[in-house]
Amino acid sequence: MKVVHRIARCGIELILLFAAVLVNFSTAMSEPAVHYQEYCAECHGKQRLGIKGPALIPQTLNRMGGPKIAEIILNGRAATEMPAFADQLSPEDAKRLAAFLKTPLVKVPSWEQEQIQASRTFNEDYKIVTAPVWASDPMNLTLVVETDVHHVNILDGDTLELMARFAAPFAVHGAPKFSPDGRFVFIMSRDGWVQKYDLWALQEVGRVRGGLNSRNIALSHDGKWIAVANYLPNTLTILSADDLSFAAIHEIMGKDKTPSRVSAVYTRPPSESFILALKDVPEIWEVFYGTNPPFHGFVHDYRIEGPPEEAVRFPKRRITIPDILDDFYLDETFEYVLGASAGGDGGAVIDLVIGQMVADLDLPGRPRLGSGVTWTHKGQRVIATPHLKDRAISVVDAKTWKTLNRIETEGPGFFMRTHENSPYIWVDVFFGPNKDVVHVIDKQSLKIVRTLRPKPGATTGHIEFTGDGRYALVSIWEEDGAVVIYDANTLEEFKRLPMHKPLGKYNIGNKVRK
Ligand code: DHE
Repeated sequence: MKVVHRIARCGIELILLFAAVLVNFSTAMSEPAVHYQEYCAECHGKQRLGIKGPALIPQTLNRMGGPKIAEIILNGRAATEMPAFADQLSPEDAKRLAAFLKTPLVKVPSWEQEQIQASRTFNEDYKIVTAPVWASDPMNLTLVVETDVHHVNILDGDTLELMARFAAPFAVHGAPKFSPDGRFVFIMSRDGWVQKYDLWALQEVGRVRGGLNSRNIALSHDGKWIAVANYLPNTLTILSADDLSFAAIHEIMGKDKTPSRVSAVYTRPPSESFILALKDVPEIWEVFYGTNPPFHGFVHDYRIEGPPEEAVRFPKRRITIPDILDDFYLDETFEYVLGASAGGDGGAVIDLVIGQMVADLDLPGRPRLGSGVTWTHKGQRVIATPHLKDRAISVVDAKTWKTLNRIETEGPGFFMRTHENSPYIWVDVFFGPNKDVVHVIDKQSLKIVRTLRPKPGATTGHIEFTGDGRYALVSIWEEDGAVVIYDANTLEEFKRLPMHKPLGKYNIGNKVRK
């Protein structure tokens, strides 16, 4: 009887197992997943992590502007290799496929030494030159990123004319980093690719994938190491700037082992280190790349973790802070981090020498400290920041950390810039009905002296100066956009260069001197 009972139970279990397999099978092979493998995987990868097309994961797609994803699936994407699938997929199929692409990956694959090293590709036609193949001032070129078409324009700093143009990886984000001699530029994409381009030869050298979804990169002050701040996986990758080879990887997790993304990484030259803020735990890390990291008294809370060879070569220091920082500004002395609280209101000043928070910042309305600028106001250094959720610029005393002034603007801004030779700071109004506005503010009176509207109704933002500070370049971030060049003293338009969605602009001299 017992045996019969056991056989019956086994039978039921088998049926249940079979049913479970069927359910799993149908989930795994849901219609959009099948469509994905059939039509997308060849270019975007079986795991949606990108091959020659970009990664199709929420972390990338959520930041992608322009047309809706279903529309792109059906009609293709202009100026890219993305074809139209309207003949294969119905609008309903495309909608379901778009929804599938926005679901997070069930498992984030590892992206470590082996994969990073294997991702390196080099331009076989690259020829080393001994001097620039052009005649202008090598430290005065300006790079302009055209976001939607994934190209970079090189402007001759002397003539302010377009000199060359090259293809960048998909969805470039953050400021490119220049080698100290201005010869090489390193450009990062949100998919974690780091491109090395030789500006003297006007040729790409190669590229490597340092992460699967990345925030930004930092280059060591001696131009030897690149740090890649990643969201996916939770790592900081260190690469050799010379041949883009893998050097080290730091797994990012808090003291209590909570894994974390990296908000951003910047270089701290005096201590030969990278400073990074963690996005999911209240900690700042300092990763030393120099050969003589400061293992002495005042650096407390110092621990060496990770694989031994990496801990010795790139040891890290943790600073525990009261609040998670979303975005930060490393001051010009490289001693203080001014961080915006992840909650959106206020912030904190962290003294990197003593390794602790020393002041609160009274900055409501999501300060965008990563865009901060500094100058001397009435004999005192000040730092100003726009706010992502406030129609104002805040000016903070760089000694007392008190907010000295709030300058009302026509809307929340994203980018601001000044130059040591300019009496003004420039800030955009990137959001809201006045997104076409750029304010010019006098550094001493802290008053808006001019409100520019280079193309009424068009999103206008990001400002850069020429190396000598004589001209200010402003982007009209539209398909039929332009870089509008102003005389930085008279504030009159000098000329405009038509471009396709130009945004970030980077003058080599300004960036290397910074
Ligand atoms: Fe950026 C720089 C973070 C959204 C265009 N952005 C940076 C940097 C960080 C950052 C940490 C500094 C990089 C450096 O200097 O190495 N950006 C963030 C965000 O957290 C945020 C708000 C949301 C997100 O999920 O990424 C964000 N950024 C955007 C955009 O939506 C923008 C406008 C369009 C885009 O390309 O995604 C954008 N970010 C830029 C640009 C810079 C930048 C052009 C370089 C500014 C500079 O002058 O240095």
